Amino acid sequence: MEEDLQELEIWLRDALAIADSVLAVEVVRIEALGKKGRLTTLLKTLGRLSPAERARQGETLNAVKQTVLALIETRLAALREAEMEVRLAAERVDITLPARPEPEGCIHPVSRTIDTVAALFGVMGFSIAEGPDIEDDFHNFTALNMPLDHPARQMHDTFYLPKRADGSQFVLRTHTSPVQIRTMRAQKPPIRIIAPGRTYRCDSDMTHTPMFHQVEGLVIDESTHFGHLKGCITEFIHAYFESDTVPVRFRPSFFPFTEPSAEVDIGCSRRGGEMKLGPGGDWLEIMGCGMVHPRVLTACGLDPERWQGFAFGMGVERLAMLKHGIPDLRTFYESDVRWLRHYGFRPFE
Ligand code: 2NL
Repeated sequence: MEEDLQELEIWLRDALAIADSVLAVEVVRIEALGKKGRLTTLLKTLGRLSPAERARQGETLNAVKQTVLALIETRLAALREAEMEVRLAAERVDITLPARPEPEGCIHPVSRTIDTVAALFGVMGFSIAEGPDIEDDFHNFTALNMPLDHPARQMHDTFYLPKRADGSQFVLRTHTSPVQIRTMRAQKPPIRIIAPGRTYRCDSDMTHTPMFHQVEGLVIDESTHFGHLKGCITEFIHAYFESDTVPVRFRPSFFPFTEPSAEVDIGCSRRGGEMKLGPGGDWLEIMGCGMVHPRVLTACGLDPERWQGFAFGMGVERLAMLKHGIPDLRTFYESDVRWLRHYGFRPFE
């Protein structure tokens, strides 16, 4: 019996040492402790012994059984640990890899430009006014000193909506001026607003899209004069182009709704085929402006003897093109995401 037990232990240690998987250890366990296992067989021989002998041998065998179980458990633990090591190595995550970029939207240059312009005028005390894209004839034309037979109406390339039963006809607003007309008729001066938004003209070529954006501005008070207009616009241009040295020039012009009227140019240089903002002898037109025409004030219920003010208007796409070097107006509305990723702006920047 002693010898059997010694041999059993030697065999067990060898067998476990070469058992290289949980399954192989299970095979060894069955060979030792299974129904016909080596230790089981030895335990069965106890029945043939005398009670005294059985007690002694039983104790020894039980101790051996505990040893066998412990050896198996130790081997299993080692194998499980090794298996875990292999798994950890295989599933290792390289945390030094840069994260895959999340798909991220960006802000269209038109929106960004409107936001910037609104912020700059906001500092000067202007608030934002909005109105409908579909306007009636009065707000889009008549109140702006453009009666039915006025030639400027033809120049506006208006989109007309179908005539209604009462003969009236609505239009897609050709400028955001109607927003200012509505404000003057609804609100008592002093007024200081800008009106950004979509405008529509039936015109489409290299430099025109049927829908485009404008920002107009309006100031009405008791003693507003042309000097305020010049100061306000010059301040805006220097802030928008982030340069106090870009020249600003007011050139006499004509609009039906302002008198006197002016076009605003900024200085640039076009030497070597490249356009650069700043003093250079060349000029670029960027907006129109003037003192609000007394007839416009009257149409809005304001007494021109008491109230006066200035107004201005500019194209948003043009402002964006000049500041960010976007060469082609039509690309704004081609909805090419590659264009947007190139010229768009990250949020929170
Ligand atoms: C341009 C010129 C301008 C205005 C817009 C305006 C509005 C009212 C009364 C008087 Cl309610 N004037 N707006 C005045 C002068 C010029 O825009 O070239 N825009 C792109």
